[in-house]
Amino acid sequence: MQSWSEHPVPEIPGAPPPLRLWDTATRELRPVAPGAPATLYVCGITPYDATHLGHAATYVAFDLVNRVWRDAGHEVQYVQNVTDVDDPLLERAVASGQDWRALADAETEAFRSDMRALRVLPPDDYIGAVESIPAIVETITELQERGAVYELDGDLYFPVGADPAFGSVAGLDRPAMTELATERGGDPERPGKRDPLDPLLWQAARPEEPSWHTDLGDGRPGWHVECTSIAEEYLGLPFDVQGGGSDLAFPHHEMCAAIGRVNSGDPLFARHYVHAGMVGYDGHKMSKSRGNLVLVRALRDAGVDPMAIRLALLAHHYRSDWEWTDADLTRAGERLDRWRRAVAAPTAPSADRVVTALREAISDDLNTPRALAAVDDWASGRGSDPEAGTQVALAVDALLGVDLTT
Ligand code: 5CA
Ligand code: ZN
Repeated sequence: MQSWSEHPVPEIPGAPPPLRLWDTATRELRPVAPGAPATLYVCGITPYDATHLGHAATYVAFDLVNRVWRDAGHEVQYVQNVTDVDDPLLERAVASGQDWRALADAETEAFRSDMRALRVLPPDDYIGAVESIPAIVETITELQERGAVYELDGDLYFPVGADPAFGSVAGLDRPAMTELATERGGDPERPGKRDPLDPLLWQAARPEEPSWHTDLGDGRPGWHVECTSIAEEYLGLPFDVQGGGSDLAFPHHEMCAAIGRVNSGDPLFARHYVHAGMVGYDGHKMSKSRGNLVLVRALRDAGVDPMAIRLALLAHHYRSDWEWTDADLTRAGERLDRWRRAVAAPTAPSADRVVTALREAISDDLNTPRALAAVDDWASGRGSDPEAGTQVALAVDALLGVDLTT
């Protein structure tokens, strides 16, 4: 699939401290010691509705990982998928009388446009589930050879019991896993499964639904194996960071990891599992299914500067759950104006301290509230350095992805 185009990232002198991120699996803040290249897999959208601020917050958070790695001189290999065939997409297409492919194409294109406007750096490989069907079939075939697939009425399942480390990503007990699996696309109630938590790898063709003719029979892939397979194909296993919102820790990232570990024989799938908090609105998690959305597109259409949207998102620490309010946007717009005035002033306080503070804050588990406070502090000071405005603008662009030049 085509990715979106990149706003060039300025190179700034110096380097950040090593990045430390909270790892969901080990429940600790620890350094990511990325390989060469540094490898990042961020779960992409299921394209049946427009980008809301919850999605945007999650992709902006992982954009900072990309930026701080680049600032440290790492070559970054960033992969993102698009779940362009799955139950919620097919259900929405039927409900709205659209062709599922046309719906997925339109929403993926809208997502690209929003990501570019928000200056989220594009993935190097942007990969749809549909175009990955041969790779997914290969993964499932390899799992079959390892005895880690069973059939139930033509559908293929992965036995979670095949992975001794199953459960180690989210660290939940059985009742919690069962509840979340039910809520998030699993089928623990289905009779005949070896373990109620076993995830579907391949769903046999059903009437009125898209299916592909493959060596596994006619059908379509399950959700989790899609990301395992794309990560394995484009990054290789293990890779450095798997990212997504906290609603993906279980079952999605748990299942991706279990399938990946059994398939590769490596006890590691990702070295770090990193999860962004949930953005809420009107008292609930913002979600397409609930419909309590603030869309990036709607704000852009209303004339809101995308850099104000980005700053509003960055004002919250990525791991916290928070609720969007109009005041977030007002404050962000005011901050953007203040910063723009400060970088355009003839002289300002020297840039060294604020650039160091920015780098330290972001490298410390993406502490953007602290990074923003450091720039606020600089912008409210007086100084006689004629170069500082340009230097700070470049650093804010490179590290926070906020363009202060307009
Ligand atoms: N296609 C799958 C991942 S493989 C999927 O979860 N798609 S999604 O469109 O439902 O979500 C895309 C990303 O946005 C996921 O990382 C999800 O965790 C994140 N996300 C969804 N809602 C919110 C929210 N309210 N706040 C923060 N992040 C969210
Ligand atoms: Zn995924």
